[in-house]
Amino acid sequence: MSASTALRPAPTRARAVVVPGDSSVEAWVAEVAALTRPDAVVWCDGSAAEKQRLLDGMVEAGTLVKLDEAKRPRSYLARSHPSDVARVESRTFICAERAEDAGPTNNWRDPALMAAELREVFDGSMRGRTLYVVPFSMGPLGGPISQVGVEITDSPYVVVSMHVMTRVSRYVLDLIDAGQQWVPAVHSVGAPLARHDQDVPWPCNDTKYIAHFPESREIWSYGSGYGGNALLGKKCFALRIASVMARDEGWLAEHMLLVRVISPEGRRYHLAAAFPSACGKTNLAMLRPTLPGWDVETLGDDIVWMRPDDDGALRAINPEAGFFGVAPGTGVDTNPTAVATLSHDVVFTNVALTDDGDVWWEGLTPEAPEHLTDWTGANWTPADGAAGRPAAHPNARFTVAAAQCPSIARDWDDPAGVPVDAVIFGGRRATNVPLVTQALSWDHGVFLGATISSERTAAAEGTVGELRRDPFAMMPFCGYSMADHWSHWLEVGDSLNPALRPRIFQVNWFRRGADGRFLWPGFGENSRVVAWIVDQLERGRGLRSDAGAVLSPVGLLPAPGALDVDGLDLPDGDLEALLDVDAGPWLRESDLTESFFAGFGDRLPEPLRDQLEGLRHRLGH
Ligand code: GTP
Ligand code: SPV
Ligand code: MN
Repeated sequence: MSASTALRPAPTRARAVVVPGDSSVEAWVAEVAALTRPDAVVWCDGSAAEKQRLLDGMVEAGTLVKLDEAKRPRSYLARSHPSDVARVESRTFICAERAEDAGPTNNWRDPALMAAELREVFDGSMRGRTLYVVPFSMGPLGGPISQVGVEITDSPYVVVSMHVMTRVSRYVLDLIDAGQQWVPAVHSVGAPLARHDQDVPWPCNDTKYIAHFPESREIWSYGSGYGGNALLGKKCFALRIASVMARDEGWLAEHMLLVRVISPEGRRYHLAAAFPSACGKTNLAMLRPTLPGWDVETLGDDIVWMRPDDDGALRAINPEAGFFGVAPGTGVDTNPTAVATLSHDVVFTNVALTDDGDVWWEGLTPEAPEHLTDWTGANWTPADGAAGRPAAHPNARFTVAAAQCPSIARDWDDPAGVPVDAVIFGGRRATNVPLVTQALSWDHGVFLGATISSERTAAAEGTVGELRRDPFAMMPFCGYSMADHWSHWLEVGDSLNPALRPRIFQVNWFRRGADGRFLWPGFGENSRVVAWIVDQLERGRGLRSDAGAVLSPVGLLPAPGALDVDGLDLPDGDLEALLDVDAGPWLRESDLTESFFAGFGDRLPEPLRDQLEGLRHRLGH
């Protein structure tokens, strides 16, 4: 591997918000404590005893409900404040020195002005609370693709979640002492307590900041206790800050799942797939194939870091240690592996509570229980559901260790990672985008990634269902200009060995018929599409000689008979509709792509302009 275990030295740029006297973690913690003025400072070690102590404390404080020990061993339910249920993209800032470096799709703020604002906001923000210092590694400790950080937080819920989602360990501090680059991340719920104040179960603040300083590689988050706003190893570090590190160092940090597919012949392939939030990454990551003979092993469900190795292949790890997955829609029929993963040791957030101390959400079972306590703590009956009030919040989540997933690959935490054979892009599209297509080249694949659009889901604020652009599923997660991200992908592609370079595909499980129903059964049946993708990889390597694909204006489509739909009983015409490419709507979509691209001005890489022209040409214009 080109990435050796040699230390990656810290960047020299000065910190933006607090400036410690020296480069040590201790000096930085002291500065943050002097600013936020907590009652106590606790250095975390990641131990099971520490986690249990925090869990017990949160049950006592009313932040967590302990679930029935027999039904759901060692598991808990958190109910957030009803205003703090998803990521807040409108308050997510990229504070690069130059606005052009944040690009037109990020909220840019001047770093010095933001630093001054944050110093005011964080002034005394932890009064009456405990400041926890959480040293963590993204990726296996000391691994060649891994990175480390330290999160300061005043939320025990965040500490416990970091225990599950990252590797929390004191050993991280030794790596930093030895000179390893690290990301300082500060989080406060923004709810200081005066001396006689009674705390609330879910403290937070109406004013929120999720601020990133890409040059000094710092994160400052204020006002929210929820998921991607508060677990700073996840979106803030592993995507926004890591994407900047990756740009500078020649690797990729992406919003992708990672799986190993094993063909009936026993050949192993690794697939990385980018889908926007709540569009099926966890489901595909835990795919249980309906096609006989095929097997899928889980490696990751949300984030992938990939580095070119010495042979010119792209090697990938999942930098996380757990799953923070969408609960609604997760059921025995749709994702039995996830349901099995959730049988013990889970923290649920914003799902419903059953009368016998277990959890429920829409889609877990076909019928709702007769009575529930909903995610807000109110009484709930199926009549409320019928009236449009779901028992679980649509963005309710589970936090669970990856290691307890039945389909997890035995070597999932190998620090060296796995070689990626295919990259897949997908979105939620009712129209136009076929069930599956293969890109005509790397550059065409980058064009497919750059033009992903998707119907909005509940994972962030905004109107659910509205179509929005989400290039590479990274629109809310790229720490620098999206157009530069496309250039970076083009460059990384050029640096790879053409024989080992991943092939690129696009999928869409969500196409609908004129009557509004999904045309594709999805879930386990997606194995049929995965099998075609693997067949195409094998054709590319000369392992198969049959014709698998036909050319269409938007890419290669499965040739008649090449996609195995045996036993599916698809209604007449549905397969044709799933693979249909209609020139009229596609030309209109090309016009929209042109104006979307225009927003990036001359930062748009020339090859993508060429790809758009090529598409129009193939469409007959
Ligand atoms: P984040 O964690 O937000 O990044 O999202 P994710 O991509 O991991 O989302 P997840 O897999 O949890 O997506 C959940 C939603 O996608 C649920 O509503 C599922 O029912 C739906 N979904 C997943 N796979 C399929 C599929 O094959 N077909 C259909 N129709 N829906 C699907
Ligand atoms: C997403 O929104 O893409 C998530 C959930 O994976 S969160 O961690 O809240 O960002
Ligand atoms: Mn995600």
